[in-house]
Amino acid sequence: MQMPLNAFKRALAQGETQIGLFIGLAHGYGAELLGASGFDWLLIDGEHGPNDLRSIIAQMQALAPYPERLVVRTADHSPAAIKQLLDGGAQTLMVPMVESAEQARALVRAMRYAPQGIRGVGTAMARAAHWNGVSNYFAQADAEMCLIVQIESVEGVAQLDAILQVPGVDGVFIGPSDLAASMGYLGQPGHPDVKAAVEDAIRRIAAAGKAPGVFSADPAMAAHYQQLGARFLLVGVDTLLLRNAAVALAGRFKSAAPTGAAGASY
Ligand code: 3PY
Ligand code: MG
Repeated sequence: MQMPLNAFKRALAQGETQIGLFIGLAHGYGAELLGASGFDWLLIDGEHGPNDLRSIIAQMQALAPYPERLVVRTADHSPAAIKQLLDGGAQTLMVPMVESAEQARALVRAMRYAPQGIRGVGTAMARAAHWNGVSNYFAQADAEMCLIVQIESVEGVAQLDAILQVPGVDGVFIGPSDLAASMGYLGQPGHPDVKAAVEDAIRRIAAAGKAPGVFSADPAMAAHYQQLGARFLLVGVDTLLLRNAAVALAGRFKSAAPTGAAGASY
């Protein structure tokens, strides 16, 4: 058995546009429901979604037969958690809150075996290596790993040019919600100042030859960022799709306004 190639990483390198969806339901059953839904990629969210290693692996297993490319977002920068996610079969990680080139370099090392990095060796227990059944795993593993760093703070934006110089960073994903909070606009990812900062970051990432990515649940805003050069976009969240559809359906039959109206923000 040969190691699967990382189609998401190749698409980023080729500048292909990839449209994706957040998975926050944190369960294999809900994840499988999204298989073959038409998106290019799906993000299993270990940062805000109520996930642990086992639930993330269960979702990767549920989605394995489907064409969508899978990305896992980590909760933080922990090399131990990264090691277990890679052993569990994640090839592409999105890491939140990156604010320096030093942090980016540490993340690259966490995803590489020695001598390039510090990833521990444990393929006998690793789904990624089909429990030692993947004959070329050690030869290929480092090359197939894909790192997306998230820029989502004033400090991250200030350090963006240095972060872009770090070899092994495949793409940079801007988080408008956290960036808005960091800029003093909590809950306003569409604020004109935040929008301008996102636009500037997209241009700088593209100019450095890396893939820019961004989230917006507002289709017009997402299309605008795509036009500016964003190449991998998250355009919705499964929890919001379900909640908003439920609220809208109930509203067609019930005249009283629901508690907690439908919302479009992150
Ligand atoms: C953010 O907006 O802060 C995110 O992490 C997702 O885009
Ligand atoms: Mg964020």
